[in-house]
Amino acid sequence: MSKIYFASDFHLGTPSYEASLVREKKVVRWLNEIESDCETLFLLGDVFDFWYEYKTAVPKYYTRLLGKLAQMCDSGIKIYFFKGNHDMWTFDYLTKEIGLEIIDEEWQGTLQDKQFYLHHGDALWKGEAGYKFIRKVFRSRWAIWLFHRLHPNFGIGLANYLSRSSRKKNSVKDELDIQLEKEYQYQFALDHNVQNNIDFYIFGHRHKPMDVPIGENARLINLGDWVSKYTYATLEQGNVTLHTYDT
Ligand SMILES: [Mn+2]
Repeated sequence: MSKIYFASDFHLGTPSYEASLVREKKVVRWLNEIESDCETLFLLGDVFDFWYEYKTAVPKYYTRLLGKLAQMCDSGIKIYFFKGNHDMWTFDYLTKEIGLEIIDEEWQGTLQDKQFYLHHGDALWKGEAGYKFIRKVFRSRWAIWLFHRLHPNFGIGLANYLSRSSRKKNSVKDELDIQLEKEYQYQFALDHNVQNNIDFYIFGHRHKPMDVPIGENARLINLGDWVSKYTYATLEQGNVTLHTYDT
């Protein structure tokens, strides 16, 4: 019986080259183990702590993961790669070179007869207006045009720096033990579920593994991260479960 896998927030590239390499190898070990029964893999954003691609240049990192994903795509596994707030500047390289499909915002659809709403999990809630604006600027055509004018040594360095400063801000937020009722993702799902018939909301971004009910029939799953938690979810026979990879 084939399964569908979900994971997010590997944040490869941080906190140092050496530490990231250890995690990257762990991710690849996990992928080696799951590929025999993996039908579809959803990577829900922030796979890379920073990413920027030029017309002719990409960051010279992440070779093992990129190779593994390419090999999985070649063997017929469908891979979806969501843009996170750390790796939103992915254009056509990963699609062309690896064969995965890039998702800009949400992915909504039916899997094993259940209704899914998938998103990185940032900028969902109306309370995030300031962040939504900055996000729009960063994703805009002119920001990308401007960035393309920078020399890769500078541009990729800057992307790296921006990721680090954004993470610092977020990690302060992450440390706060926010009550479930105040979680944006929870508020969003509650709201969204009034009008929509969704069985599973799956998000990343918060680095906080969650599996909580939304109304009568839906559930919200947060995938946690691979910075310190090594958590992922599977969909099997119509049910989603969270797991920890501790090998
Ligand atoms: Mn994120």
